[in-house]
Amino acid sequence: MNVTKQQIQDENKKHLDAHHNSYNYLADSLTKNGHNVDHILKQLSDFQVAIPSWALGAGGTRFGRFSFYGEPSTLEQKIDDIGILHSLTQTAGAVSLHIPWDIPSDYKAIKEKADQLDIKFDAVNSNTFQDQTNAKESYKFGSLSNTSKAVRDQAIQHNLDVIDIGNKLGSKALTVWLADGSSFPGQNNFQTAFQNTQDSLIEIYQGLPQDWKLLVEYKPYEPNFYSTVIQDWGASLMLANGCGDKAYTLVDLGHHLPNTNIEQIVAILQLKGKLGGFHFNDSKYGDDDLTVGSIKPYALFLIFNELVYGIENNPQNPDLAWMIDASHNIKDPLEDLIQSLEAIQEAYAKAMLVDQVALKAAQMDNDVVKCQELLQEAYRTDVRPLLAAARLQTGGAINPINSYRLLSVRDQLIKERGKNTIATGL
Ligand code: PSV
Ligand code: MN
Repeated sequence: MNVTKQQIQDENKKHLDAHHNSYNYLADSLTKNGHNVDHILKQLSDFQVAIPSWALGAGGTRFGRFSFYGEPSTLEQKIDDIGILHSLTQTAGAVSLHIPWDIPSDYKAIKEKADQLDIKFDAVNSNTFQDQTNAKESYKFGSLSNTSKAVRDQAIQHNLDVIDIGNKLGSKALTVWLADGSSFPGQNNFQTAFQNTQDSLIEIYQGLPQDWKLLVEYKPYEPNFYSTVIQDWGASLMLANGCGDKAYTLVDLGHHLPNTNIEQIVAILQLKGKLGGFHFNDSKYGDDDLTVGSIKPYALFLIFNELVYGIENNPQNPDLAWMIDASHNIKDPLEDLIQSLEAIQEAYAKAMLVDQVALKAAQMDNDVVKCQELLQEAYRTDVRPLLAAARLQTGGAINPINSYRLLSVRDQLIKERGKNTIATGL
């Protein structure tokens, strides 16, 4: 199924007056305070976030998984779902595939479908954390870091195959996330594991097309519980530097120990021109994969404040790959993704309201109170009318969640696909 522009417009009509009232009030007061509202709207419209193909079905924990009816079971259906998200939000104009879950059977047809829905192919993800049927070697004790050369070679070849697949679709980046590590002290030689990983990544890097990036993701623990080979941004940055100019660090919000100052990590990586991509989610305890902005919206705003500063001031850092990386255990995945897109745009819009010139001046004066006031002035602004206005300009919904529900999208999907479908994913 798809959601048509007409359906969205009909729904919008009921809310247009209320929207205009709140938008005009906000736009006026922002303009009086020196903000360029048209520029903010343009930035919001241009900001597109990739949807990972594995997040369109119900996620599970190691204790169980509760299916969500009408899940997409093919790549075509996954792209259809992203098309629905994009029609409503105008922010989900990209998909991030995970190989081997999403190997297209007909590349031309998949590309055409994505084109029709205005969806680009963002970074492709390799998977060396699971054994595939008929695989010769096992990743039980690691992949790129494994003590066995045969296992490492298999994992390297898989990554090269993923690049090939992505290349046929128009992707321009490979994201590598490794589950490699150890669960017990003494199990691994840290130095050997790290060196093997570096050497393997270099081989993959050598197979990267000229205009591609290699994004190296880090995570402190899980599935291994004692050590992870690429545990933090320092390890990721060292590996990226060891590969070359086209290799970057990728920050996943959930991959930090509690209370880590993620905004500082983001700022320093941008300064060094080495921040390559971003995975959005939220967490209270660890890699909880909850909806971004649902637990720590202020931290998300502070991160965006650094991103906005970096985008303005760090031409040495390339454009970033933005992706949602959450797991939808109990919510309808599409509703959860709509909430995520809204939270991301909200944090971005608020960050654009920070008066950077005044902040710099207050920092120079060591006026700590003023610095906080300036950040919180922006954070406390209700920017939702700006988000709605940006969506409206390109045919999106004033209120995407409401429209999704009123159009009974999930019921339609269940009618088309049945109840017992299962999407591949994490
Ligand atoms: C596992 O933690 C994970 O969620 C990583 O964040 C990756 O980005 C993703 O899986 C897909 O490999
Ligand atoms: Mn991730």
